[in-house]
Amino acid sequence: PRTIRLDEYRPSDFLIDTVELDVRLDPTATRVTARLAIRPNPEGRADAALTLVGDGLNLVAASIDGADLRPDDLDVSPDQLKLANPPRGPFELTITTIVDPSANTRLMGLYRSNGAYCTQCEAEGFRRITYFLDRPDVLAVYTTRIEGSKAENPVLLSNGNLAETGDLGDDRHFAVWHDPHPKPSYLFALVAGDLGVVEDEFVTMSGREVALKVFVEHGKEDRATHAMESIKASMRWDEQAFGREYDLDVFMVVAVSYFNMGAMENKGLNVFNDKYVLASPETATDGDYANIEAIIAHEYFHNWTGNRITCRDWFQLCLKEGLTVFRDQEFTSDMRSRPVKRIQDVRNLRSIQFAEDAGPLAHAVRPNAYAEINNFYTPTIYEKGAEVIRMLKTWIGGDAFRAGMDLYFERHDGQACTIEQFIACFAEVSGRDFAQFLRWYAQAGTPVVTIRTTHDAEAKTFTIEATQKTPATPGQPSKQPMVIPLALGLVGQDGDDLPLVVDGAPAGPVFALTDETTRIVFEDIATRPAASLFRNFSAPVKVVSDVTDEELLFLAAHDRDPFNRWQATQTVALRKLVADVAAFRAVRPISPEPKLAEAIGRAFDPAETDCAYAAQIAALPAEGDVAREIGENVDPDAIHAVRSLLKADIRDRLAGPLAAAADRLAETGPYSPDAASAGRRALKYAALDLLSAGGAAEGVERVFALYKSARNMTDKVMALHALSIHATPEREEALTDFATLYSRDPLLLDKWFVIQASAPLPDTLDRVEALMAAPGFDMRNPNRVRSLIGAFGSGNPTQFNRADGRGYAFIAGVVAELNTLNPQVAARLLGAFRTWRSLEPERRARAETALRALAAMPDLSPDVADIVNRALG
Ligand code: DPP
Ligand code: ZN
Repeated sequence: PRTIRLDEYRPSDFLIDTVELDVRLDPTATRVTARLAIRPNPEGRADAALTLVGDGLNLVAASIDGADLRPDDLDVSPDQLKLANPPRGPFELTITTIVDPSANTRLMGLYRSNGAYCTQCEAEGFRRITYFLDRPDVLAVYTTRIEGSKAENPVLLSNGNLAETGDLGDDRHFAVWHDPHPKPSYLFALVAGDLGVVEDEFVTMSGREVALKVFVEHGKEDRATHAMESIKASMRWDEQAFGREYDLDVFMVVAVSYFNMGAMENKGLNVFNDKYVLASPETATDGDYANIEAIIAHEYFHNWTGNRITCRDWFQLCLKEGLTVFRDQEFTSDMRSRPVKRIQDVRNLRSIQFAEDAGPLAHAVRPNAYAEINNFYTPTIYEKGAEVIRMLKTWIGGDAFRAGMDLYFERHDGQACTIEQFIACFAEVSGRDFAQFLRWYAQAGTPVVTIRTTHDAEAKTFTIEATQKTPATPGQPSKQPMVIPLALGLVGQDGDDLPLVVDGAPAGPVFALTDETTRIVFEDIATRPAASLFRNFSAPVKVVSDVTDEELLFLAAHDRDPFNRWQATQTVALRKLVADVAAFRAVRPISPEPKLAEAIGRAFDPAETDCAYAAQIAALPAEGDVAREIGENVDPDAIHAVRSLLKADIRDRLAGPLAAAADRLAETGPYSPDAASAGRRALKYAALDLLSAGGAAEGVERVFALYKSARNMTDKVMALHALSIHATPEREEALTDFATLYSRDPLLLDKWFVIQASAPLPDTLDRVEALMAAPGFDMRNPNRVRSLIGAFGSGNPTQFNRADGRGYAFIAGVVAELNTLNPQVAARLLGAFRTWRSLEPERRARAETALRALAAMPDLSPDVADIVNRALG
């Protein structure tokens, strides 16, 4: 496939002002007639041909201004429709195509999900419905008429407001939807089927009434109330936090069970993976409740950041995604605990984005070339994209940030924009020069900031010397210094922050590191303070500092920044795990670390009231964090062994407080998914996880008792997960029991799959292979594939990286099978290989063999070929 480049962007030669779609539903032959009001773009080339793109389309008829086009007027293939010499003024082009939704296993364009019709058009799915200028800078007003069987599709939905409905007799009916807001084709949606609905209403800040509807499969209506509450909370929050009001008479969410991603922000008609809509205490965990709230918010917030203001081209994807992730993170912080949300986001960023940035798939937040855009819906675009917005806010301050956002909404409403246009708003309101800041969008890789601290007792100065270096990434051998906001505090011996004085004047607490090396000399510092660096994770960088373990443990107890209290404990643990892995591999003894246990023990102190926060303190860095810190010649088995030993050591030192905490936190009243209750449960699992470290009998017994007595799905799943890590009879009994109780519910079957696929046990791969043949597994359903196979590839470091290479061959084999069935999901699974180059030589060789076998396969989809080529590149 051809590589698309940012610097080759050209405005479209034609524009489409209105689209009138007439869709006659049929399971295998849906007829789509598109009437397009087209005119030459004054910014395009004068004598250009008109080329509409398609993807596997079947043309039935075409006409211009009512006159049929004959085959030789046209150059048509399944992938394009070209008019060499179109009219040079406005004209109407009418195109009829026939598509087969039942055969659409790629789940792009129009397809069927459990009998319902639905669409997915981002990024390039609209071209699988009709020939079009399928690019985000062509904005049109859509009117959509849907006609179908009344019995099969009582519900007919599209974007905008409902304009008309009618009965045609003979089991046929229709609905017409009109969306007054011009939009790009990727935001088009259509849903039809026999669905249940939950309804509510929202009154906007200017007093307009908006009907709210959540559509789910019949019988699941009672699982849609949390999603509905989340919609209302999101609408209210966007008004209060950003002054953004909703702009149609109706806002709809539809839950479907076959879906490639999490959800899709189609104008007025968000389509969701049902995993992110359906929740009840009997079927959903605390994590599900939190995810639903966050994803409902994310898609809703796109209405302004993505829909009203969209992207000029797909290189600008982070313009809507990074910004909208930032907005949903802020929403969750306001709804729940801000420090806990920050810690969770940073854990997630490090585990997925830092990993991507350190491997062969590293790319910039705004890439300058792509072969397949579907492969750029990545943690770098989303999560690092959000960090860049957060830094921008930290750098210019909250008031200037809000003023810049207001200006952006006012100036660019209704447009398709670039990152430069967005940044210009902040430059204007803050008066700052953003030229260097823009490097965050262009340079891939995680900057490493090395900090050296020196205290001069005589001069009473404390000097911080920060050196930044961004490692080479594919296609980018050398990097320029970035603007890195360093938020810091100097903590004195009494635990209070010392005043920050630089050059005789108060300074900070945010300092911008703009050069390769920056020195900051703090004055009036009589004794050496503990430096609390990058408070609240003020920049997405890797920090290497000479702050000692002793100082970190002091900060863990005293820092007033809750993020850095957590970070201090993590850093000490990470340093220890890295040292222990080296000792373990050299067959040297591992040194004990009582102080770390003491810091973690604070989490289980009965006086600690923020349980969700305490649970974060209690959780050690993940195996992937240790692998990344080691960086090369990684042995996942050694990491797993050492981390388990550390957990057992901590358990031995804290056995009493852990048992007391597990008892104290036992569930008493009815289940409530609120953040405080969820936090108590999280802390209870942290205690149980440590108590059962190494498969210790007493701990396993406790967990098994919790499994049996659980009265909500969170307790059940967390207990099952804790049991699943160790090969015990209780594990098998609980797994069998769970399957008996729940395997008929697909979303609960998924939980059972994930738990078994992530178990760090030698027979896991055999089980995963067996489960693929078991009832309920369906290679065509992305949720099933992600739960069983995705969890094994990306959530099981020891078994995916089996020394015999079987894990690599297995994932490559599934990718080969999915290559034609659903290339997008296939390419996602391959993400498991993103760190293969950092492995020890034997595993690395086996991973490479698996990738090369895949690369040699004939007929690789562009999606899979792109990832394989870059992974090997
Ligand atoms: N639906 C995906 C998201 O919201 C892509 N836009 O991030
Ligand atoms: Zn999004």
